[in-house]
Amino acid sequence: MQGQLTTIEDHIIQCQHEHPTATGEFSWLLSGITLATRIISAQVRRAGLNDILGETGMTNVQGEIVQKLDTLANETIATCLGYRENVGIMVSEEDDEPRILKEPSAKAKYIVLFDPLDGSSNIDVNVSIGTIFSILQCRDGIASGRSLDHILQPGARQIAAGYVIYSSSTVMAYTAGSGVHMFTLDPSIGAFRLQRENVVMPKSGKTYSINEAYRMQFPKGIQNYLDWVKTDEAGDYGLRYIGSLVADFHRTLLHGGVFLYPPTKKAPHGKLRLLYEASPLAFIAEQAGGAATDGNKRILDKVPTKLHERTPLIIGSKAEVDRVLSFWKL
Ligand code: AHM
Ligand code: MG
Repeated sequence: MQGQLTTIEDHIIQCQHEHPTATGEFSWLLSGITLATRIISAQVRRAGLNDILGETGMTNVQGEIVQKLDTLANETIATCLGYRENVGIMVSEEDDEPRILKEPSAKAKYIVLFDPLDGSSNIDVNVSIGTIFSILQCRDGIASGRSLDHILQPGARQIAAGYVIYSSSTVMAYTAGSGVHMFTLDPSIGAFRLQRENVVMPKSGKTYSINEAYRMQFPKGIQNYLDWVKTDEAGDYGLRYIGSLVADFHRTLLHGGVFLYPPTKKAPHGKLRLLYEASPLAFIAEQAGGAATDGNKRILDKVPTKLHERTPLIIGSKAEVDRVLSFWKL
């Protein structure tokens, strides 16, 4: 499947031809997400020209300051998904509770979980930010009202996952379980065009990505790893940390290396959220040949117990994740 004129919609349809069991309703759902992210991308590009920079004055359920663009992105996704009759439940980092768009049923069977604008503390300073999404299917045999029972599934059950990075260009990467595919938004035609199929994460890479300012708060094993990367034995490791998960992950996916957000004294369970940050990126990492762990368990095997659950996250090239684990296990 080559060609500079392949759009994401073309690509999904072509993939469905290869998987006759796939249904058109899934591409209809994904088109809701691509529409929303195109709108968000346009807003991010204009930020500063209109009154959408800055804080709303509110804090979200996690106690974080909500930026105006967070709210705008959240409502944009909710609106675009609201038109998709097959989306039953929506979960967002910005919402305390799940939104029941339609009572889960055989028709409204998908659950979409997302971080509408990750790295939003970077918005005002023009650093890359992103949207992360995860798609699950409602479970059979559960009374429709019990939305949490549908939502709290391990990441291994994701139907699809992806992210969009709003940066020098806007890029979307997604997986539906058969490789990771990457698209660049062509603003002149308003479409995501195929950039790379079956992206493979390098098996190793000499970049480590961590907020080293928290060093004294990290477990001893992580501190030992941070000592090791600077030794002659380790070789020429470099540190890159943007502080925007999507951007740090995107670089790690393409160039290899490892991203770490271990537990800290302040955040003993880690900072990042399992359902709509760690799990979707773990799905992508594994599909590209990489790995993701919380230091004890594969991220995709973790069974969430609450909506906004946090997790430590070590993600990236397989050899680099294994190396971290050789120094630290939860
Ligand atoms: P957010 O979802 O509120 O934007 O927080 C998540 C962000 C990630 O993008 C990033 O990896 C991390 O927080 C950075 O945290 P820190 O500033 O503690 O290094
Ligand atoms: Mg986030």
